[in-house]
Amino acid sequence: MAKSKYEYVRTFELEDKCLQNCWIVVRLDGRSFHRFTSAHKFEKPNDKRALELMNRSAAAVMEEFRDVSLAYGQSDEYSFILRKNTDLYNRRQSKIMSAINSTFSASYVYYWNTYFEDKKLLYPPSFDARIVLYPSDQNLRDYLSWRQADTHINNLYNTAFWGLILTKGLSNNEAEKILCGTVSSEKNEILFKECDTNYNNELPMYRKGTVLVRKLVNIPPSKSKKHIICPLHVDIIGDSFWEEYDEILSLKD
Ligand code: DGT
Ligand code: MG
Ligand code: MG
Ligand code: MG
Ligand code: MG
Repeated sequence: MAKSKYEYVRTFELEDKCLQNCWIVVRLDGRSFHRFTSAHKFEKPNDKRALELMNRSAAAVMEEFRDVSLAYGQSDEYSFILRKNTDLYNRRQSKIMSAINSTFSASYVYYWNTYFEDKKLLYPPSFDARIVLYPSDQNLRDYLSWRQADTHINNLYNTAFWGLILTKGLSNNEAEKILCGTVSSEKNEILFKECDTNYNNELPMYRKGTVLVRKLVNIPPSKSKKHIICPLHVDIIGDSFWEEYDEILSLKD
């Protein structure tokens, strides 16, 4: 068939293939979730239902995209790790990023009522997305360590901040003043002495975030095996997680 005279517009499209042999990380982050979480009156500092909704939406991404081998989430963000040899969309960056973002965002709305039975969704939430390529396994592990360290720093601060306000009745300014310039051990101590809270007893999901991995499990009567997506709330900075799930960094399926 003859080409139309309009065909040439295709040549304006730019090549955006992700470099071979690199880990592809897609990170999504809720747009203006400061506003979204207050409009929907999320519990402070952590709303369990909201985090579970994020986890469910991320699992939906993993159900749809088999090459996502691991995902890590905290607060209003989720990172998806694609196998370094993935061929998804011929490694086209804009395709991968937009498909993952829309699957996640649509799932967040689709599953809203499952987690917030009594709360109406007041307006459509949206997420921004970026892709980062990491050439070495160490870079990838450092990326995930960076996100999990961020979870720890923010959650310890927020738990102490809201502890002082909600249990001690301090104002936002007073709480901020007390915490200003404190190191982790001091925040732990303030929580323990002032708020009767042992930080180590806070939910692991709040302290560690959520790692989604694929696990091969037995299906009892049939003796067959099946991959399921499992949420874990464990340390991913040290070596033990990577030793237990050594298939994530290896290139085999
Ligand atoms: P952005 O990402 O630049 O569009 O702006 P924000 O407002 O989304 O800022 P970000 O992503 O740095 O911070 C996340 C916001 O979401 C922050 O205001 C705290 C809030 N948030 C996240 N998870 C929870 C939760 O479980 N409960 C409550 N109350 N707030 C949460
Ligand atoms: Mg942001
Ligand atoms: Mg955000
Ligand atoms: Mg965020
Ligand atoms: Mg199409």
